[in-house]
Amino acid sequence: MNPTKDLPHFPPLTSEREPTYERGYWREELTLAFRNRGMPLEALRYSTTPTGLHFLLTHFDIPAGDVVSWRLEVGGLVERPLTLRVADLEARPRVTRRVTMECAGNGRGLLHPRPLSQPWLQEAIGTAEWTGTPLAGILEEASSRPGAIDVVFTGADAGMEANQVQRYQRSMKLGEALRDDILLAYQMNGEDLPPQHGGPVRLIVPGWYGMASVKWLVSINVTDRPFDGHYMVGTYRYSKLKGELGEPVTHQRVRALMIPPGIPDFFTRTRLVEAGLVKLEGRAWAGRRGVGRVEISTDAGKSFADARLEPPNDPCCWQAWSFDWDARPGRTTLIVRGTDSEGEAQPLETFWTYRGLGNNVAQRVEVVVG
Ligand SMILES: Nc1nc2c(c(=O)[nH]1)N[C@H]1C(S)=C(S)[C@@H](COP(=O)(O)O)O[C@H]1N2
Ligand SMILES: [Mo]
Repeated sequence: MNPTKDLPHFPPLTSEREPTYERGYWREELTLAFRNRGMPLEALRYSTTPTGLHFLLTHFDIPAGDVVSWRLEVGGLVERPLTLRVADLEARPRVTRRVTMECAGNGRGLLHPRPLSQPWLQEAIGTAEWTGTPLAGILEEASSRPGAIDVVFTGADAGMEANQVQRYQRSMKLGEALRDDILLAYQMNGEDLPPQHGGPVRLIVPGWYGMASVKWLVSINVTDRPFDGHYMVGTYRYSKLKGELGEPVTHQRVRALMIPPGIPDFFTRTRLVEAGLVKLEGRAWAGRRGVGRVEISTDAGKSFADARLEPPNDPCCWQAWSFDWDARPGRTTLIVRGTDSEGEAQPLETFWTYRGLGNNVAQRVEVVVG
């Protein structure tokens, strides 16, 4: 089975993207930003993000597909290749998990120089209840043959990237793919998985950055060598230079975000807050590690104090935090910074990589207290 064999051949259209030192955003970045919208940060108030407010990231076009004709092929180095319909998945053990998903490119738009891609600031997040069947059950039924080490997941969408027409494909080590928390999901927030979020069927990999959760899943291929497709080696790497391979991007890094307090100035989004006691609230997450601590600065980083942190409701799901602030008239910058359960804290300066991945710099919110 070769899910890329039907792809057309085209000469390269654009040269490799280079980081830019320019301050202004490019028209191409705006085009991507309209297609791939973020979660408005006031939606941090919902413990489960309403489907229409969850962030979206789609590299190419949303492919056509319907529940009735959809087929998922499971093959490669297995004893029993499978062809599964959505109804076959629905007939299997059913699990619902609340999972916080975040794009690995979240924070890219804050970098200098700025890698040219989807220019997220800090809103590439969302938490949904995903319902599906555990991937492990399917892999066990197909039964990998000796020598199997990697599992390649292919989406139905295709387009040109890195000067080549390709499908969106990601792989996981067989041992990782057998974890019992990974789902083949066919529902989001209790309804059929909508087209933009990967319907009819997608992968959900809790605790990993979003790129691992392949949407519009049409094939699962077990192999005896590490898969080296573009989305494994050409990007989703913490490389500092073009051409440097870098460490793979895998698990989510810790991040805390605040519901912007008060009301906004329309254009600058500076917050207008009345003096007195202000309850600052938000959510924090750190993938499988969980959050150890959330700290707030109300004086632009001169001092920090601990926020109250709620325990997690589900593994790999954000945790609520709150902080009472005695707001005095004037202008200030609020900062929120999370630390994971192993002591790894969000940096106060941006984390730069060539592709703009994993920049979990602490959030800053400009506030005028009146
Ligand atoms: N087939 C396919 N799967 C995909 C993608 C894609 O472009 N094509 N984008 C990935 C990335 S980078 C992210 S962050 C998540 C976003 O999922 P969402 O749009 O449901 O929020 O999907 C992942 N799965
Ligand atoms: Mo992403």
